[in-house]
Amino acid sequence: MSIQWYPGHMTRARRAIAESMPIQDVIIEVLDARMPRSSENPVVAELRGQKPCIKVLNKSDLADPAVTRAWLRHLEAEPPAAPDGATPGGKVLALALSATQSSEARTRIPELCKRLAPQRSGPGRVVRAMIVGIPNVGKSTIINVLMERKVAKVGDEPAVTKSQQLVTLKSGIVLSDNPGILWPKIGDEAASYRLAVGGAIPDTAIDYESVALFAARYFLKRYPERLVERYKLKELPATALELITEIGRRRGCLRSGGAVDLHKASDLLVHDFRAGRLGRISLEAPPAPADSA
Ligand SMILES: Nc1nc2c(ncn2[C@@H]2O[C@H](COP(=O)(O)OP(=O)(O)OP(=O)(O)O)[C@@H](O)[C@H]2O)c(=O)[nH]1
Ligand SMILES: [Mg+2]
Repeated sequence: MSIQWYPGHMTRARRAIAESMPIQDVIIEVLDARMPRSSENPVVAELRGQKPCIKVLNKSDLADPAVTRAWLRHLEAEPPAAPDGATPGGKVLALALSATQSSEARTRIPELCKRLAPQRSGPGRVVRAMIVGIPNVGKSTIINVLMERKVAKVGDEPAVTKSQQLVTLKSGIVLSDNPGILWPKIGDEAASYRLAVGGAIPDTAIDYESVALFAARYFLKRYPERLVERYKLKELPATALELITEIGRRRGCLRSGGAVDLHKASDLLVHDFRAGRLGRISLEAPPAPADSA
């Protein structure tokens, strides 16, 4: 599935991020805890170069807790590598958050910024940090938690923030919120499906039914008991298409004449996942330690 969505404001946002990069002390890359690798933007790695980075796994309330713990260990242990493979990247600290459920960001983010930029903390000094990431991961929500009030617009769709915004925290950190950015060619097919399932790409820009089939196939393999419970299935369907058809039948997603409306049933499955109604699910796990050695 190729993604045909790269709106103009993303080109501008990428330029703005590149321009303000030299003055930053710390980069806060917000990832989707349900898919930390697929939501890692190679453009961010490229622009960040040697800068230290906090990888925030946000929406962890929706992700499988054991898998999130494994990701935190994996991301911090990963040897720093720059995209060109030659120069090492800066230090990485990883943190799991749920910006809508807890205010933990308020203490943890300033603490980690200061740990990563000790030379910049102290009386009369500020740490400059920049929040970046793909669309719809919760960057602006985190800014609002940090500021203890609504300063940035948030919304449950990608591309809510359209330009850079600066805020100053009481803790002496100057922070910029940025529009979510994707990269022009998402080469990894499975990653682009995960991004679509998670809501980083507008529903209008994706082949919705094939996205739902991808999700259904994965849930059947990894979380079959959740499907049985949520949709009161008597037995587990053998294929993704059969699962979506059965969901449609059970939930009354029917066309006139009685055939199942696959688009409606697909919509239902994807939205149940996004809202956490299937329970806490991760769409990818880190490689086993032996694989990553
Ligand atoms: N369940 C859950 N939802 C979250 C969390 N953080 C943010 N959200 C929701 O995710 C949606 C997107 O949040 P935003 O803060 O607008 O995301 P953003 O990264 O700034 O998005 P863009 O500006 O479009 O790039 C909103 O509906 C938030 O309420 C979280 O930790 N858990
Ligand atoms: Mg935003």
